[in-house]
Amino acid sequence: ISEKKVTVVLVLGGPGSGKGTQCANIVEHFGFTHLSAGDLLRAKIKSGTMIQNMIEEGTIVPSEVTINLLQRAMQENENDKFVIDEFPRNEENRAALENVTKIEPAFVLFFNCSEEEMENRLLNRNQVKEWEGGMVTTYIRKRVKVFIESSLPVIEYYQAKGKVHEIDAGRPREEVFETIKGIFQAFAK
Ligand code: UP5
Ligand code: MG
Repeated sequence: ISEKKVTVVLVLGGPGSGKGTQCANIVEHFGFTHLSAGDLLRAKIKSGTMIQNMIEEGTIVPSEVTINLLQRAMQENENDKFVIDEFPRNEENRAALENVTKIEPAFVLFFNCSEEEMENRLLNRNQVKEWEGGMVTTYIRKRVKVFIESSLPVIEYYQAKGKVHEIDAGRPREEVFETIKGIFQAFAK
């Protein structure tokens, strides 16, 4: 693999905390390329495959799959600044990122948002009909549970390294982006 020097910012937070929304703003204002691990995985899905089953279950796809997709996307893109959304999701992902790609993130944004707010946003986004509400809520709660159990330890790991900017993601979109702007502007200096 050709060694390309890249600047990587990780965006972590629960489902519905607004990661995708704010990554679009970061691309527009700071010239980063957005890589969404979830979108890369979904693009890779052939029906009935392991990846599809895992996403439908809300469980975490093995690292080598996601790492391969991310690595290829970074090599194929001429940009050298990437904001990676929704990865690493567990300690296994995190160790693979470090050991396989040797990428050390410049910093990490942690979108802190209450479970209640995340749930409301996702129910809203999906225009859930009343009859399917129970099913969708169960799926959302499962993803939140996986986030708390698997992804919070990753955030704590980066916190111990002093890399995390914790953001109150429960506020309106514009306010959240004002905070993010300040962080990127300080980094660019
Ligand atoms: N919205 C956004 N910001 C708002 C605000 N400030 N105020 C009010 N509303 C706001 O936003 C969600 C909704 O809220 C939208 O309608 C938005 O308009 C509104 P969004 O920006 O989409 O939130 P995001 O945090 O990106 O939520 P997402 O649903 O993408 O959460 P996930 O992180 O769970 O989804 P992802 O696609 O990453 O994962 C799906 C599955 O893929 C996982 O469960 C897992 O099975 C698999 N996966 C892996 O296995 N490995 C990976 O590395 C990645 C994914
Ligand atoms: Mg997303």
